Amino acid sequence: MTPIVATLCLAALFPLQARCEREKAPAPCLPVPSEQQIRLQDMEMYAFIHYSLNTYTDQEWGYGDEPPSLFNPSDLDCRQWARVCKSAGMRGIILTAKHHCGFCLWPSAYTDYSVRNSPWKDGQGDVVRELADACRREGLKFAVYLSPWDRHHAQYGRPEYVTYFRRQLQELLTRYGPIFEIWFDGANGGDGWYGGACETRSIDRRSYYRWEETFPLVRQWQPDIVIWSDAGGPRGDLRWVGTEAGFVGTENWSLLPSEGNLSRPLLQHGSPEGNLWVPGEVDVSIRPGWFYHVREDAQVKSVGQLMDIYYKSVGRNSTLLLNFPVMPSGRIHPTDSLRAAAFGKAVREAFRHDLARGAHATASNVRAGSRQYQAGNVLGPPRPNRYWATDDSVRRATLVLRFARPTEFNRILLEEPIALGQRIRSFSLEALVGGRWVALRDQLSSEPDALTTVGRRRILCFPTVTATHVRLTVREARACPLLSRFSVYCVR
Ligand code: FUL
Repeated sequence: MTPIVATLCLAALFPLQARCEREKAPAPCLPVPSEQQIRLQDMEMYAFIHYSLNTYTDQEWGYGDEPPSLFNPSDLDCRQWARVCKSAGMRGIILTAKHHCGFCLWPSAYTDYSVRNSPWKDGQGDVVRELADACRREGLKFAVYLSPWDRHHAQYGRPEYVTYFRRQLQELLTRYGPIFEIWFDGANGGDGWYGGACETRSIDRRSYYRWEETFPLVRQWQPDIVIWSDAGGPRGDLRWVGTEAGFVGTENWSLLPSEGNLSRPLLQHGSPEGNLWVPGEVDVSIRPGWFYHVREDAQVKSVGQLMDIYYKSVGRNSTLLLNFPVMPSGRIHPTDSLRAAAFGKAVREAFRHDLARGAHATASNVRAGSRQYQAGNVLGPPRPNRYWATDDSVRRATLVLRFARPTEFNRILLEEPIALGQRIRSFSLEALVGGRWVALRDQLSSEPDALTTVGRRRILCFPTVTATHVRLTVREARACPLLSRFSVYCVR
């Protein structure tokens, strides 16, 4: 190669190299979710089933002395539970394998206090097995709740009980196929039967269960699991949101600090300063109670109430864990079943027609001016690694959708590609109505002007407008903002 040719080649190469540098994918903004957490967040909604001896004693918390002979469903039908949950749009089911009373819905080898000593199927039954099988057949994932507190066990409060608890955990996590989540409830009321002692026992939540040893065992037995924990010890993979009323904060970070107490505001909102990825899970029952009570037959939540919960959980960067109690017969009540199907249908219909699909998208900044990160990436169904991105130095940017014709809408759905972290701190939305930009305020928020976080999914609800354009302004972000979805809907 002559020196002239070499120089020309270098000159041609250098700008290209510089461009490649600038087009590099945005760096993750830490912390980021694990693969397991991403899979869980993608499930969006899953069900809880509360079923135990409480179902037969009309209680919420059994004392631990209720006889197993009471457990005698005439018509137990796990397939019906799975169908009901599926019709509600749930992608999996978490079963109370053992609630605080200590009664086990599976024939544990380590206790007599289980279905083995109940008249149901002459003691040969296993509810955990039946539901795990039913879920598989209905294409749902399966998971378990194992109460750390046990009001039946004589050794509760002593080290021996922790060994017992781990053995039960091993049974549940190694015998029933893939388990997507384990729920370690933090409730610990103190008093109980405890093998006849009938006394109050208190434990140190942080040290008693030796969670730092138990969590690795859980992950060893079920590598794809996520751990929900409110039981003391290290942070789990998911957090309680501080209420069971069916909502999380409008500002909701999937981030928590690894140290310190979890106050209610921290549970509701997470923290942008958090060093761990711990998304919120909204747990709520379709009835006032978690277990079935005839007196609540007329208090099943309406579709309107369930939609409100959907917007305040899934629509605020959280998952929704919706509980269905099972009746003494062993089936879900027809009212709950009808409501479940109607709710599932309402969600599907609300988000069927994305009015943004035919729109044209432009942005104030596109990363390195590259097609790879263009504004139009937010349109249509999200695809892996497809998002709008700005240059690294940008923290404030606008993205405008122009509709082909004036369009009526009242919902906006936004998503960040969370594998790269949760980045947006504050944003606003406006619509061009009759040639004038008007602010879109979130009707379901107590602070309608403060649009803060987006995360896995944020849905804004506002009175219907007819507009030619809609504009998103990212006002503040933890790193250059990214957006993988901008959808627009009109819910009647
Ligand atoms: C609480 C428990 O005490 C309730 O009985 C129920 O299981 C709920 C999901 O969690 O902490």
